[in-house]
Order: sequence, then structure tokens, then C-alpha cells
Amino acid sequence: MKKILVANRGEIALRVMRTVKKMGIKTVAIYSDVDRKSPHVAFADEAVCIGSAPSNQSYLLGDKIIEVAKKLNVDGIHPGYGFLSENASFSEKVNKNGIIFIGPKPKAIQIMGSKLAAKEAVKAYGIPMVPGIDEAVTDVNYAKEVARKIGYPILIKASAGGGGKGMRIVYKEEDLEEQMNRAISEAESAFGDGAVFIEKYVASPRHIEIQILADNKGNTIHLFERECSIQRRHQKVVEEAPSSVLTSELRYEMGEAAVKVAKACDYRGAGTVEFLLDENKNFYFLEMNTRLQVEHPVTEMITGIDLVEQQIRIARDEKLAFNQGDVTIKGHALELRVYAEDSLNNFAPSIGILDTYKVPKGTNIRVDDGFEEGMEIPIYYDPMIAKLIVFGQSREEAIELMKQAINDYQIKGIETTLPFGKFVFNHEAFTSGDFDTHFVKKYYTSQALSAQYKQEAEIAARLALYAYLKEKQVLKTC
Ligand code: MV4
Repeated sequence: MKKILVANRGEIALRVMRTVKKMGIKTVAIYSDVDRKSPHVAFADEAVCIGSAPSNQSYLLGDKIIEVAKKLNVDGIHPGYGFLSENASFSEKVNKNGIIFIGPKPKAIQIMGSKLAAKEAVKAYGIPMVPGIDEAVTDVNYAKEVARKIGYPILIKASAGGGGKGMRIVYKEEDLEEQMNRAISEAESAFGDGAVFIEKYVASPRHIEIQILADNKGNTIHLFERECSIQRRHQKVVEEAPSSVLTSELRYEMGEAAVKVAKACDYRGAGTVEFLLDENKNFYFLEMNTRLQVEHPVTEMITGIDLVEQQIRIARDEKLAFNQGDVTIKGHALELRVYAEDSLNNFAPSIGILDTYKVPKGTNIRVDDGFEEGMEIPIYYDPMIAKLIVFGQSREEAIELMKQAINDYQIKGIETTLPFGKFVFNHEAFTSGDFDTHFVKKYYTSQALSAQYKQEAEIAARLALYAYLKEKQVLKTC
């Protein structure tokens, strides 16, 4: 491959292009008119404007992107995450046009895009799954029978959903019919597919996902787990690797299960297998994401492996240069997603200009971002402006470095989730490792955050007073 087009924007476009350049391959950026001054455009060897700000008039225009790629003699297209990254028909069209889609085969994307098809595919592999049914339910009486068998509360999920969209918890039989009808009509209007199924509701799970790499020579390995339980409304905010709850036995078992899931759909490239882990440390397969994930850097930090480089090598038909035994966990990594949202005001979107933007620097601190001081954050896209990633020998060391890095990060002009991050990394439930997906709901209020700030202010005031009195003492004695 001599030239790769990155069909994305922001931090991920820049991050992918850095590796492409490092590998001696030329880069092509695409951009919408509001992004013309973005760092990803400046960084690329060539850049093409493909339309106006709304995604469906630019970054989602698959045919136009392929047209640009052909015109510029591009060999491969990297989709990043979001946008066209999990669009099976786009990947197929890319391949049909003689360009390499840097990702799995269309079939794997298609299977994993449907939760029911995914369950069907992995069925024969003995992967633990949440008790429930693996077919679409339409008949309420049958649904009631199933629910009675698995026991309430149950969860109704949309087959075409994902990331929590279209889920409904049902606590008692009287509510089932209404909730089921709602779930079906919601799924129909949101995804154009009304198929829903039923699972036992796991009340306080942790969200643990396993990174996979699979080449075209029959090798599939895992790169351990990422813990992604700290999220609000299905939007992850803090991720870490490794998870503080997995024993090495459980890590081994979940890794094996994830590899089986990948093999079940003939997976190629980098992918992620999501699991729920319940209070008794039972794990259950949820879904597979057939793309590079936002939180991939924590895996890169603990393994020393550049996942984008591996994606490209696999797309070039190279054999993985290492096997399962060669991959080890070298320390602990944390990631905080910096969103343009107001931590103190219910995470309301914060729009404006980055009047001050200074990133923390130092050994074991990594910032993946796509903006510069003076830039305006466009309202058209995801509000994530950066990812702050740190690495330490231990979890404690990583947490300390993260707190320091948050303090050194200077952003003025917009509100961000940096204060929220500080709240998390100071919270006992997080530092002790005793938390689940309800962390934010359970502990976070803007008052709790203000209280933490007040406490800091009080400590600062006491220190100042102490210093002042001490100074006075010294002055008196001489
Ligand atoms: C569940 C669950 C409890 N029980 N399934 C949410 C996202 C989607 N990938 C699946 N999700 C869940 N599925 C059963 N049977 C709880 C969630 C869930 C969740 C999962 C991972 C991370 C955060 C979450 C927040 C709320 C609910």
C-alpha cells in the first residue's frame, strides 16, 4: 500500500494518519467545509473537501469518498470509528472498486451488526450468554412464558440496536405487553428493523471488552481487556486496562471466549468483543464491535502494540509478527474522554472557541486530539475533543499521573468533562476498584463535584494560613 485515505475527522483521523505516515505510506484526508482548518487536513499529504458540515452531506457520503479515492489512486481506506466504519455495504463497495477496506470482511460486519445474527453465529462455540432467547419475539404470550422461565427483571433489546439504544427493562409481567410493543415500534422507527429479543436483566454489571487481532493466515489472538464501566447514558467517559477485577484465570477464560467469537464470524483485523461481568464474576457475551474503538489507546499503552499499524499490516496480508504468548501486560493505563460538555450542568453541550488550549506533557502522558487553540468546536459532530491517556507501572501510579495531567490541562472558552474526570479519579469507589456501570448514577451530582472542589479550596486555604503563621513566627524571632 502506497496511499491510504482516512474516511474520518478529528482526533481519530489524525491518530490514524500518524501511524500511516510512520509506516512510510502517503495520507489522504477528507473534510467537510467547517473542518477545512482542522489539524487532520493540515497533517495529510493530500486533502479533499467532500461536502458541507452535516455528516450525511460529507463524512457519510460513501460513494463520493470512493470516487475521491479512485481519482487519487488510493490503495486503502481506513474508516476510523463511527461514520462508515460499521457499514457493511460501504466496505463491500470499497473492495469492489479495487480498494482495500482496512477492517473486517463485509460479512463479519453484517453478522455483528445484528445482535440476533451474532448470537446465532457464536451458538456452536460454547460462549457464555445471558439467559434468554436468541430469536425475535413477536408473540406476547410466548414472551411471557420466556420471561417467567428466566425470571424478572428482564431486558427487551432491539436486534439492530447497540450501545444501549432501544433497551427496556421490565420488572413484572403486567408491564411486559406494553413495553414489548413500545420496544418493537421504537426499533422499527430507529433502525428500520422491529426485531426484539429478551434477556435476563443483569442488574449491576461491569462492562469489560476484549481486544482482538486476526490476520488472513488463520491467526487470531487477544490483547487482553479494557474496563469501560464508567459511562453515562451509554457514553463511556473513563476506560482502563487491565481491569482491576479480573483474576488471571478469568482473563484467560474471557480471552479464549473472545477469540472464539472472532473465529465464529471469520473475523479479520482489529475488533472488540464486549462482555458483561456480574457481581459473581460470571461473564456473558454481549456483542462485537467490528472497528477500531475510541478507547484503543489503553490497550496500546499496556501492550506496546500500535493497533492501527496492525490493522494496516493485516490489510496488506501480512502474518501477525507475534503470537498469544508474546503479548504481555506491561503496566496500567487510564483514559479520560474530554468532551465539550459541562460537568457542573448535567453534561449540557458546551459550544464556543478554544481560547486557551494547552495539553499536559510528559513521560507516559498521551493526548489524542484533533483541535488547536483558537479553533471553534463544530456542533455537527461528536462532542469529544480529546482523549487523555496515561500509563503507570501500577494502577495507583497511573491514577496519580492522571490527576496531575488533568490539573496541567488548560482549556478555556468551553466547559469540558475534565472536572468530572477529577471527580472519578478521586472517588473511593474508583480507586478501590469497587464500581460497576451505575457509578455515575450512584455517586455523581454536580454538588458532589463542587464539594470536592470546596474541600480542595479549604486545604489550600489551610496551607496558606499555615505558611503565613510560620513566616510570622520566623519574623518575630529575628
Ligand atoms: C445488558 C445489561 C444488563 N443485562 N444486558 C448496554 C449497551 C449494550 N451493549 C448492552 N447494554 C447492557 N446490556 C443484560 N442482559 C446492561 C447493559 C448496560 C450497560 C452495558 C455496558 C455498559 C454500560 C451499560 C449501561 C447500562 C446498561
